Amino acid sequence: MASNSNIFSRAECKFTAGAASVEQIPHNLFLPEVAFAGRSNSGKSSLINALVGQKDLARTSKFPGRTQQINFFTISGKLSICDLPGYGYAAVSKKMRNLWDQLILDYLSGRQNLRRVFLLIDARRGIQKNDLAIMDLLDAAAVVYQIVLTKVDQIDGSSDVIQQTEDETSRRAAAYPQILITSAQNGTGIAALGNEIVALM
Ligand SMILES: Nc1nc2c(ncn2[C@@H]2O[C@H](COP(=O)(O)OP(=O)(O)OP(=O)(O)O)[C@@H](O)[C@H]2O)c(=O)[nH]1
Ligand SMILES: [Mg+2]
Repeated sequence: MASNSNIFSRAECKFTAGAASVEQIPHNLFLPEVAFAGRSNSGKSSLINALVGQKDLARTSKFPGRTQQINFFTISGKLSICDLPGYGYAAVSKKMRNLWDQLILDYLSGRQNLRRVFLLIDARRGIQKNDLAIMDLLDAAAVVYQIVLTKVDQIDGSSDVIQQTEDETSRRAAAYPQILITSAQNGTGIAALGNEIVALM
């Protein structure tokens, strides 16, 4: 198994493709792939940046809905990382929302090299209705996913979000039993996330 620091070293992370429609999704199915999914603003791009130790590999924004296409990154020529557009951003039109949903569905169905979806949940909010909808979809499609709580620097000891998230996950067919607790801001859980990914390669 390759060491974590090798795989995620700075010089070896590249943006490879952006897909705004199903035709643009690259067919580089020879590399193992992991995808980051979650509500808009849940911290997907920030977590990818923290993982690779780069500030701006994946773009982040204060404004939800910034990542409007599927972005693909290649790590050391050995791993493909997919940053999915966030769902649940209320201010976009219904037509736009349906387009995004369809794009994500198209991506998830029949992606043979997809090893795991990391489903990000903002720890300040916990699992919301549209997260449950995505979990239903992943369970139905038998796509293995792992819940990642993000922004845990923002919660205090009295929060029961970890317990609540574990309870929901334990009921789910395709959910990986262990959840990951992370903060892109202070680095909590980033190494553990890296280890999970390396173990999938
Ligand atoms: N406090 C704190 N803020 C974070 C953390 N991770 C992300 N954020 C902030 O949350 C906001 C959204 O982060 P992004 O990484 O752009 O979220 P995203 O899920 O990629 O958003 P979309 O691309 O719109 O779907 C930004 O203002 C980040 O700075 C974290 O670990 N702690
Ligand atoms: Mg993003």
